[in-house]
Amino acid sequence: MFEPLSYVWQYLVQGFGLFIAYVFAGILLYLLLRRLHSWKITVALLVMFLGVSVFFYVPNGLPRAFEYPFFLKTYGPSAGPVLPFANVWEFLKNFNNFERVGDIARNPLDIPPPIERSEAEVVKIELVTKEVIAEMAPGVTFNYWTFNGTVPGPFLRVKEGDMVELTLKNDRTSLHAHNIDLHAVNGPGGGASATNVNPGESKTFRFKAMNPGIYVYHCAHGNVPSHMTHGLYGLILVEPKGGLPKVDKEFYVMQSEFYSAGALGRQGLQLFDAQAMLDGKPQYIVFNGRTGALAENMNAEVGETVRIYVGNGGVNLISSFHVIGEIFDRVYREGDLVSSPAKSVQTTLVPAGGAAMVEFKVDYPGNYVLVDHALSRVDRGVWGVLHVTGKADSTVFDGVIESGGGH
Ligand SMILES: [Cu+2]
Repeated sequence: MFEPLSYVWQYLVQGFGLFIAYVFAGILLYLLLRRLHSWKITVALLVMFLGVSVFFYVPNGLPRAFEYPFFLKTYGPSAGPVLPFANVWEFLKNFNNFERVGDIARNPLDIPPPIERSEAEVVKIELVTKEVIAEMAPGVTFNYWTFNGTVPGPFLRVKEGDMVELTLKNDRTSLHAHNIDLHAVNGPGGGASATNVNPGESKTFRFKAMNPGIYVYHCAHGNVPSHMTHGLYGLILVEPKGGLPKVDKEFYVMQSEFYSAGALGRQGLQLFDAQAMLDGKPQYIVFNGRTGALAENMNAEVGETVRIYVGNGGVNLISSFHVIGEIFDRVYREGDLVSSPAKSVQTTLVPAGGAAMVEFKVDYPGNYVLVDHALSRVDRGVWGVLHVTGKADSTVFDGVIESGGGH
């Protein structure tokens, strides 16, 4: 019961608290003035109060509807990102139908193996959009919208030349319609216009994977950034015809932003804040859906070659992806798997709605921290750890390792 309460509290108090307080202040002022003063003075003072009110509301204009945020007007091609009270009511009515997901994070090891075949094939993929409740941080819950119940969605892997037959199903517990736009597609909307699915519906379309690369896919329905900042994105790898160079370890990492009305760390179910999204001020910036998602599950041995597929769901920030204590031997910039990779790179940019593929050999045991090197973001959650075990080679690194200091 605590969760819906915190949600309604945020909706009413943060959305309309000031407005409600203002109205009541006006009534109180009127009552007080009537007792203490004549009609003339009451009217004069009320006009002054009204003048101050007008001054306060002039920059915002008048609210148009009972919605959150109260004053947000937008000019996008589709419906705005605001939360009308009707939607909040619908959400609360259906609250108990949403699946509660124990761990929203997609495991970074959850990647299909390299494709061995050389012939192109028809590859059938089914994805399910599902709206769920899960924890962003201990005690902080979000209404996530997902592909297959995790953030990011599944890592899809096909080969250049394959015909991909993609079926998108929208779970019947969803409250919103969804679709899928894959950046690996050459065709209208990247598939979005062929996959609009209402709750309970399912649609299929085909596309030829013509360009090798590592691509973002995401929902592009309605107010697209709202759908994306609820968790609807993932990566699809189109392997080049000759395959990718062999590596020892592959990891799937995706950065993204979450916009809550509650401040960073505020407990309870969080209300989506469209104003913060338009301002580009996320409360949470994370790898793989929640804070701490990559703290324990990335391991490698000294001497192994590590490949990380790094995606960025955005919707506002560009990631300055960096691994503390490592140098990327190769960076396939912006997910380009056709050109030769850049070499010996410290930090690489991953644009919103883009991806990169980085590779490096791990030379020395220890903890290597993955960050967005716009480092204040680390405190909002965007970090992970690659744990490297094995023999220490003093010709590579020699020193007494203390805890802390970049870890
Ligand atoms: Cu959607």
